[in-house]
Amino acid sequence: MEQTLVLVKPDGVQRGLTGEIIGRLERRGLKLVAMKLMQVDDALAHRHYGEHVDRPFFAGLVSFITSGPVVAMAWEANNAVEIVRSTMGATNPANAAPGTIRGDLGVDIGRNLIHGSDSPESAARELALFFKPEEILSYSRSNDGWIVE
Ligand code: IDP
Ligand code: MG
Repeated sequence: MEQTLVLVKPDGVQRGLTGEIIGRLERRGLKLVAMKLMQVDDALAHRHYGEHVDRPFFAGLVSFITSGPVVAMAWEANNAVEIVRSTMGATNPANAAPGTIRGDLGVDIGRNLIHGSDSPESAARELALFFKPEEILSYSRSNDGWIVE
């Protein structure tokens, strides 16, 4: 089963939108398999966002993601990466469709509330940065048969 890393970024935690964001992912039918409130330090920020190191917004991105607690989670489903990305909406909330997290709750690309891995390969790399293997749980839900055929 596919798993993906989700972060409620510091703006989401500060604005009291953690529950709203988790609720949307739960209602979609994804299964929560790991979660922790944590402070991202500089080293983790650089590893997590390493692909963007040469971009002009990199310094601001690192300072933002380390500016306060994040809620790190692993979510599981068939096609979890794609399902989370579509629930998040476009990177820039100004272009994100209504009904998406970024399209309903944000206005600025530098304060876009949520991170979700962009491929199964990124998800595996990022999950290993945030969680030990034993922190990602395996369990079944009694209503799984009403969510997946
Ligand atoms: P994603 O979060 O939708 O996957 P990425 O392109 O991976 O988007 O960029 C990572 C994060 O960097 C974005 O979520 C956003 O917070 C920030 N970011 C991306 N592009 C810009 C920009 O042009 N200006 C400021 N921040 C940006
Ligand atoms: Mg990305």
